[in-house]
Amino acid sequence: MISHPARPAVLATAPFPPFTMAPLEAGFTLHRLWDGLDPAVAPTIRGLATNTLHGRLDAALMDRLPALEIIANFGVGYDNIDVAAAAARGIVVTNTGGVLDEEVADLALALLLATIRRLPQAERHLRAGLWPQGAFPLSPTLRGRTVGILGLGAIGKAIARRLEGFDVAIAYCGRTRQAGVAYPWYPDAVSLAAAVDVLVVVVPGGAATAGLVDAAVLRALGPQGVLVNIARGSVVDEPALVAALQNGTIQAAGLDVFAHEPQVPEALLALDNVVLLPHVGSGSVATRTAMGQLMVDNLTAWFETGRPLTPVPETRHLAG
Ligand code: 8YV
Repeated sequence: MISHPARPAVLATAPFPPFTMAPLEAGFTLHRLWDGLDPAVAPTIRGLATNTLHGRLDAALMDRLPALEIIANFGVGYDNIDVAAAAARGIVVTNTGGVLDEEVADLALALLLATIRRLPQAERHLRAGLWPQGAFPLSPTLRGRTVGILGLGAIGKAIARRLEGFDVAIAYCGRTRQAGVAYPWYPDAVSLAAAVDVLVVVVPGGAATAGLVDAAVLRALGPQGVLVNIARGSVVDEPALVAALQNGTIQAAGLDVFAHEPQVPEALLALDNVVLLPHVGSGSVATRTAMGQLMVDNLTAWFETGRPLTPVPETRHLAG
């Protein structure tokens, strides 16, 4: 029988920023999956520190870690984790919801305005020395638009709060109409898209939402329509989006996420009616520091009290 060291053994699946590696190293006996998993170490691992964007945490890895109790995710989205497999093994899963919502909502508004007012294109015009030869062409406008929020969770609500200050109409789509929410509700993505001319995608990734924004949704959004995706690339049918942008089915798109990150299709790079960001929604020093701290705090709380701070709903019943 292998005895557990005084500090719980935690396996990090991918490198984290130094400000997160430091508390992981200080609080736990830290092992690094990218250095290889020593068969003698595997049975001692009680916690996993994992990153939304690096690799899939599947049943096969869980099976190699028989003492695993908790998977702590650095990120609010946990479509990288086979949560059903974790729950079936009695492994609690935590995420970092709450500490990044406002940051991501800020980014969504920035991307929306940058896309509609064509700010990166305007800056490229200036930097290329083209201004003396002529003013940058006039852009479309946010004025008079209705913005549809696909997924009115904590981040969707933070986006809606900001949009109220921009004096635009707001509508939303979710599984159910939410009590206490006055915005018009639509039961599916096509009917929401048909009712709005901006669609902001905020639903979680994973099998349930894969390809949700497809050719039919983009057709319903229409030729003045603008798509903003700050959720997951998997939610949008990327080839259908490229076609819709190429042939004017929709007007423009602002994308922070892609189907196969960090690869971005050449066809998107070639388009002028898109603004493309390298998945920076939560990417400020302050917010990434808070996310790392919450991941570490979840591990610590679990090992010390059996009550993690932010378990995901599917494993909440395991969380003390
Ligand atoms: C990433 C994210 O976790 O929280 C999420 O779901 O997509 C991001 O915040 C972050 O980029 C770290 O990889």
